[in-house]
Amino acid sequence: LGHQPLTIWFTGLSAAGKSTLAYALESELIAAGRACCVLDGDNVRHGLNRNLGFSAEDRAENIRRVAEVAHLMNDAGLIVLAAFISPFRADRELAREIIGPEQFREVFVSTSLAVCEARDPKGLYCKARSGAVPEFTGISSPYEAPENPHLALDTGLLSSAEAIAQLKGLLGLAA
Ligand code: GGZ
Repeated sequence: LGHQPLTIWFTGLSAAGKSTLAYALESELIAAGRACCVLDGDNVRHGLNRNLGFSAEDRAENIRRVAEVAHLMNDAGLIVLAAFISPFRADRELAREIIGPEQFREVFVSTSLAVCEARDPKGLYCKARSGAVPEFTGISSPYEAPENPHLALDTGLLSSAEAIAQLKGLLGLAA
């Protein structure tokens, strides 16, 4: 594993379970005495990235800034759990380069569009179908699935405990 803490990069559709998994993993890491930090749309898009929307250009800048922050946090000794739709392969590739390929672990939260849309916790899929939310990922904006993720987790099929066990394995922690 080396000495430098990792960044676990969660990618997947809205409501796929990225942030839920990141916060559940954070709890386990804190219990194990590991310093870590969750970055997600809720804590980044309201502050650091409040000037960014959901055009392809703004998503690219969102991901670039998050990757720079993750890199700084890794350097400061924290495990980073980054949960962003990050729908474009090129943006995730840039994140990997900024963070460093040795530190970067890509986790595809592969929950199907049907399951995400059925969950619709914020009503955004419904609004996107009606046209009220433009450029919504999976509906009116593309999602490019990872071709070679370190891990793929479908929260429509896996229990939370099973998913967390796999993530701990990725971090080299005993389940
Ligand atoms: C996708 C959108 C959009 C559009 C608002 N497309 O499920 P949520 O609500 O809480 O998480 C989604 C969040 C996505 O922000 P990210 O920073 O992860 O996106 S990206 O990586 O693509 O830059 C969703 C909400 O913002 N949201 N409008 N048009 N998601």
